Amino acid sequence: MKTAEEVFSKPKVELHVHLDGAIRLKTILHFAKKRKIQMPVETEEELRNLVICRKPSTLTVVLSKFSYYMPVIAGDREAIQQIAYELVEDKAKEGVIYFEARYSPHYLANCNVHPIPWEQSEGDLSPDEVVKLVNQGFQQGQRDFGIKARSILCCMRHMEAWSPEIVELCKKYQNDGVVGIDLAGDELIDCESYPGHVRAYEMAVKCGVHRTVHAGEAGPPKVVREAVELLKAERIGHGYATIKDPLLYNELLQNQIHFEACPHSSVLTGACDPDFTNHPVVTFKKDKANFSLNTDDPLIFSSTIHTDYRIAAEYMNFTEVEFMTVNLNAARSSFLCSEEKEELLNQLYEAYGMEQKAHDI
Ligand code: PRH
Ligand code: ZN
Repeated sequence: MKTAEEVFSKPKVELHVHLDGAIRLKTILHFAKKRKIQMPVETEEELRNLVICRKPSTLTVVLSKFSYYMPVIAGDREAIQQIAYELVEDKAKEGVIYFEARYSPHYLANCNVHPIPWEQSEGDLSPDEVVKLVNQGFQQGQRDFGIKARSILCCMRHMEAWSPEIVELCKKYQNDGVVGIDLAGDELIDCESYPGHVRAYEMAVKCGVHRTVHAGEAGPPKVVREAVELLKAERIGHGYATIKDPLLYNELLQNQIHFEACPHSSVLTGACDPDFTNHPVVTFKKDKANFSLNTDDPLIFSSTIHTDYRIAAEYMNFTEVEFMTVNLNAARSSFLCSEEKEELLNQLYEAYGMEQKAHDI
C-alpha cells in the first residue's frame, strides 16, 4: 500500500547517492559525542540547521556543508561501517532494491590534510581499509534488509594525486563490492590539465572498471564532452547542461549514455532553474533518453527518494509506466555483472507485472 508520501511504491533502483552525503543526523551526533569531537551544535535541530540546504544555493556552498560533519565520521572504523549499514536500512525502507553508493575512500580515511595517501600519520585509516569497512557494512545490511548495495569509488577533481590509488582500489575490489569509478567535486576544474584523472580512467577502461563522471551539473556542456570522449564515461552524473549543446545531446542519445538525474539536488545546487516544469529531466523524458532518478545527498537536501519521485510526478507529469521505465533503464545501466543485472531486471519485471525480456541486457 502506498503511503501519502509515496507516488511510486514499487521496487526502485538508485545509481547516484553519496555515502557521505546520506548519513543520519543522529549518527553524526553519536560519534561526535563518542569521539569527543567538539561540534558547534549539540542537538539534532541545530545540526539540521547547520548542514541542510533548504533554498537554491550553489554547488560550492553545498560541497562546503560536508566539512561540518566529515571530521566526526572520517578515520573511525565503527562510524564508517555503521553509516554503510544504515544506508542499506534507509534505502530498503524507501523501497530501493538495488543501489550504487559512491564515496571518496580518501575523505573517509581522513586524508584531507594528507593529500598524499602514503604520508598518513600513524593510526590513521588507509583508503583500502575504508573500502573494506564499507563493504562489511553493506554486506551486513544486505543480510539484514534483503536488498543489494554496491560501491563506486570517487576520484576528486581537485585531488589528482589520489586518482591512481582509486583505480587500483577499483581493480582490487572489482569482484568484491566495488562496481565503478567516479569523478566528483567542483567540475569547473578543467580535466584536460589533470592528466592524473585521465590516466586513471584509461586504466579503468583497460581493466574493465565501469565509469561514471559528474559533469554538466554546475559546469558547461564541454565538461560532459570531456567525460565521454576523454574519460570514456558510460554514465554521466547529472548532465543537465548537455541539452544546451544539441549536437552533443544527440550523440549521447544515440549512444544511450545514461544520465543520473537528481531533480531536487539540481535546484538546491543552483544547477537548474527552480521551475521544475522546465527541467532538463522533462526534455530527457520527452526524448526517451536513458536516465534515472536519484537523491545525490539526501542528508544535505533533507530528502528521500520519494522527494525526487514526487517532484517528477507533480511537476513533470511522470506516469506509473514512466517510473517503471526509469527504473528498468537504471537497472540496465547499472554497473552489475551481466548475471546480476539479469537477476535485477527479472526482479523488476516481476514486481511490475511485465513479461521478462532476456534480450534486454
Ligand atoms: N556534485 C559534485 N560533487 C559532489 C556532489 C554533487 O553531486 N555531491 C557530493 N559530492 C562530493 C562531495 O565532496 C563528497 O564528499 C564526495 O563527492 C564523495 O562522495
Ligand atoms: Zn553527486
